[in-house]
Amino acid sequence: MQRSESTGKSPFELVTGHQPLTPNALAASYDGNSPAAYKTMKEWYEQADLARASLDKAAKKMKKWADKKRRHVEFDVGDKVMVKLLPQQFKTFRKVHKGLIRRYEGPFPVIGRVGKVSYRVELPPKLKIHPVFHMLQMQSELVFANPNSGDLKTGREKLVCKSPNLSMKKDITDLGDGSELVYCPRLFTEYKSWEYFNYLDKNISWTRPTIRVFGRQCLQPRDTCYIASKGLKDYSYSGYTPQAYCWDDFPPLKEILDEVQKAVPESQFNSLLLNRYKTGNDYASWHADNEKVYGPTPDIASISFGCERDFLLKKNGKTSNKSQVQKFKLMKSLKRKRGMSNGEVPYKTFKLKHGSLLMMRGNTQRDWVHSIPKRVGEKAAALSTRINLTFRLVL
Ligand SMILES: O=C(O)CCC(=O)C(=O)O
Ligand SMILES: [Mn+2]
Repeated sequence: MQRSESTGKSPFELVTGHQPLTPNALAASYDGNSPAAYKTMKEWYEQADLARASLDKAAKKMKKWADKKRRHVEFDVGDKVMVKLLPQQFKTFRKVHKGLIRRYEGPFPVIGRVGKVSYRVELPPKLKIHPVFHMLQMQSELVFANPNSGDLKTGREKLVCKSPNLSMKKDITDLGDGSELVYCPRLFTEYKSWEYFNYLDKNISWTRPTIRVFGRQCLQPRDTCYIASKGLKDYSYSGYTPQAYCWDDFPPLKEILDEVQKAVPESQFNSLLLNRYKTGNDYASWHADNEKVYGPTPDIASISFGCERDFLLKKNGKTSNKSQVQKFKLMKSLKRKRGMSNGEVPYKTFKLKHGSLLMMRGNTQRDWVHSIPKRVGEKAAALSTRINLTFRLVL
């Protein structure tokens, strides 16, 4: 008989002290002399085993799917949260038609933790209900305000990441010939990333400058802002010299820079170019960050917040000074790795996640070009904003 997970016993066993003698239990101990009876019992026994194995498999499958949406969430005292109210609770708060009842109400500050999974919330006095909520009934104010992120399907938040840099996942991609990419999908927690996104979106002095592309003046297809440490040479690209703001003008940028430095202590940065892609129609065309001020092998750290966009890289096709034999070997191994036919250009695509860090290193700016393409289709074009920060070192 099936045993309960909490008691480790079946109801029958709890009452009688032993498991019932069922036909399949007899099979193991059957010592009569009828082969047919033995065979029948053995078959029962095997059927039960098979059923147990199938149940185990189904339970594992269910857990796998449930875990996909499961996240560890925590709130701190002082965090503002939205809470889910029952319709009758909502009615005591606001007199509205039942069709207009909101799914979440708030934001209300968290005033304490109750056990492992519940929080006490400071509710307005006219809301006469018990102020303790299970975390499944809560959502952070920030996540609630930014429901468009692909990352936020479960809608809850504050991923616990006490020391992000120790547990940080890093994917290293060797592009060959001294070019390298390092990708950390989660440098910042989802919560912190939305805090930064909201701050940057509202406070940065964004401009959309006119730049020169192939001899023509055109509006840059994204907003931008430039930050530089004092005393650096002017920086220009595509005939445009941006005004340099100070780090102190936007203090959270220093915090972000500190986290980037902790994640990649071997690199140094003294300037930052910010980009804001307001919709999927904004883009960055193919280019390399190979301006002379950065030297021949710049390390560039790129942080993304908000809407997820594609980041593409392709070989720039220029000849470098290595021997033809080396180049032939490199192309051959690249083609083998990517299953490409002759004449195709090596390509790399990354989905730059909310709160991620992408490092471009070594010869990447010499041998490769990168871009953020437009999102195609009406819906894609209407996608929400992405903010990108590229930290650089002006020599
Ligand atoms: O938005 C991005 O991820 C890339 C921006 C970029 O390439 C640049 O600012 O040079
Ligand atoms: Mn670039």
